[in-house]
Amino acid sequence: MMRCAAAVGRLLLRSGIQTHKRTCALISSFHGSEVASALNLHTSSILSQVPRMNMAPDVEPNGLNLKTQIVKGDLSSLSPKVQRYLLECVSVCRPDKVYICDGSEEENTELVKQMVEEGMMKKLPKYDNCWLTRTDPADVARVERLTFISTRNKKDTVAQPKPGIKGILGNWMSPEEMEQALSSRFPGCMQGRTMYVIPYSMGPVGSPLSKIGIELTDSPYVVASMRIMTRMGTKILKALGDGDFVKCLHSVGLPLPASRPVINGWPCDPEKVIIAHLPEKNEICSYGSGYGGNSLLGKKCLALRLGSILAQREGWLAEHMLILGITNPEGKKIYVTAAFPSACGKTNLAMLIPSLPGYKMECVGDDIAWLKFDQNGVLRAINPEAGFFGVAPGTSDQSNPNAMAAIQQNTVFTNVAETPDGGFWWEGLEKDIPVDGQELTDWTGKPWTLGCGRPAAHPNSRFCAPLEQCPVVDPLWQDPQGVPISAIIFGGRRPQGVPLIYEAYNWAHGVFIGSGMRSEATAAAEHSGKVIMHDPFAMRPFFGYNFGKYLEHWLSMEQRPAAQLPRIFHVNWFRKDAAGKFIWPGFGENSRVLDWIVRRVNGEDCAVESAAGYLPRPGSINVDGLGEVDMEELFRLPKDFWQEEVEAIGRFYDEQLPEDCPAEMRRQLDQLRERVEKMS
Ligand code: TSX
Ligand code: MN
Repeated sequence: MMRCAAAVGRLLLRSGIQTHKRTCALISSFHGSEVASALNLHTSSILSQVPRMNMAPDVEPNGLNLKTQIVKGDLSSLSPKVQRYLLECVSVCRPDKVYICDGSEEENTELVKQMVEEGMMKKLPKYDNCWLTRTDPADVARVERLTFISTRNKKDTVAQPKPGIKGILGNWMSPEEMEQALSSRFPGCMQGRTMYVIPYSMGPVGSPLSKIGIELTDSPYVVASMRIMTRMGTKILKALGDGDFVKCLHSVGLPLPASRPVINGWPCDPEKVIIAHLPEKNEICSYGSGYGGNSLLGKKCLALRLGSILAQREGWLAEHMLILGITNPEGKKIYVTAAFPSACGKTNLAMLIPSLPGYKMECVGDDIAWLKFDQNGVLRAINPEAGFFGVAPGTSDQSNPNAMAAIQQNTVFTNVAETPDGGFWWEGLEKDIPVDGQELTDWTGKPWTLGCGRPAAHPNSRFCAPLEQCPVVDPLWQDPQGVPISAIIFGGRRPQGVPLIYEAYNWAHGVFIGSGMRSEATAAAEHSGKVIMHDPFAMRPFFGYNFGKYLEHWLSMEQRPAAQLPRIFHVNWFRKDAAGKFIWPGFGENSRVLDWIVRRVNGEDCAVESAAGYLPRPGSINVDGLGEVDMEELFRLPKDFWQEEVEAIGRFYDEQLPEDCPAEMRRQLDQLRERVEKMS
């Protein structure tokens, strides 16, 4: 039984609290179906039967579990396994109420109404069903340093860095330390609150590529957001049957009555945040933060971190990639995926409006791709998500008209500013929504005017909108088989030396290019200043296991019988000239780069060899109607730059993967070095 118990269940045993011990002993004595039948008898109170059966009267003064009421839904709708997980978490977190979400519109309306009454959400009356949340200013982003993966063997999770060097590819914690960390946070953390039960699917319901999670959370904001970002509700329980699911527990970490002041109606515990992944238990525990990346556990936690582990185990890929359909003027359609570090405009590319006549781009996803070879050796991708959780600032009718159209209704905004007429506003909207001379309310709730010297919206403020509201949503975006992938694009924000596009010589070279990805640092992460940071595969904050093993897994795709490997490309929209100006106009003009990719996929001989990889043959990028662009400068490969790039990648391997770097990656680096040395 110990093996089956959730981590939170086990931590009860160590909590040293008498009443907890008894509850846990009791839980442990049940098998799933017995729990179900015992509880089905009295669905209005989870533990009303249980303590009476087994607990001495002296336990009564605690009493908290006894009062837990199911205020919505029916325990009997949950499988024995889900019931057992719920029971374990209830007995640890001790919520006053349990609310089993059905995912309906009425339910959402009820929760939103409640959030408005409690002051954690307000309507944006300018639009239909749009809402604004302001967080505690101490809870505005993912917290990488507090994100841990706990496994028995450290090397399963992180590569051992060189002595004296700090590993940047993930944080490991021992199971013992983790148990300590969780047991000093979760017991009693939901007192006075409601625990919401969120059954959700990452991927189309019933797709062989999909995974089901159950998130238990005390945040109605999480419920409303998960309803947009995932497939959520009763239908998921039907699809689950009595199957296994990823256990996801989330608490904002402020039991009631609150022991600290609540800021902006946004409860949290920034001092004690932890985002814990327990792959050996198929479990995620997140405490102290309500912010999306920390609290919507299906996204980064399940779909990327645990997902990448499942993918390695099961022979597929869980990647931080957009999925884009491209139809050329002849009507031939391909799909590509693309991985970019933050601040490269990934969401903008995912909804690109092509400037090239006759082209059509359609969006399958803007953030995560799950990729698996089918029986015919075709690599197929699904988007595990059902919505966009996009960075708001910079999104405008100039950068992304499709995103702007997608967020005009049924959208939850977080930490954006509000205009006097009840609309959203952020930096980048100056042209679309002029606010000169008006008094706005900034993301903290304070009066704000243009030019006052503070940002109106938080730089990491977000919109959360249903994917199907995107005007260019792909007709196959929900196809359970996934879409066939012809090319994989890597990219980075590289002001110097890296050409607009180049193509890998082969699969292993492409994996090498992914491993060496670097980009100018971002606002969302906890790093500041303009440094070029390593972000291999755009997965640096999201690897679920040892990056050396991840590279081996990517390399192994070549060994799969009959696998039709996609071509691999690297793009850089952000090269600057000597005067510091962007050389390439970017945005819709990137369709010219995608056109070259499509033609390469179709076998066109329009490439020449270079030290970096295949470059477009001069003149082979369609520049009709483009205007003045220094194409020569855009593709120039400065020898000294590439010598330094080789050194930087070598240093990265030496420092971060001294023992775990696959020999093939070292071989690829040597080959690049040789090609660079031959340059004139
Ligand atoms: O998203 C961007 N893309 C990809 C679009 C599909 N951005 C915004 C990045 C921040 C998230 C870009 N910024 C791109 C780009 O291709 N290129 C640039 C750099 C750039 C910015 C402005 C201009 C040109 C290049 N030109 C003018 O402002 C007139
Ligand atoms: Mn992302």
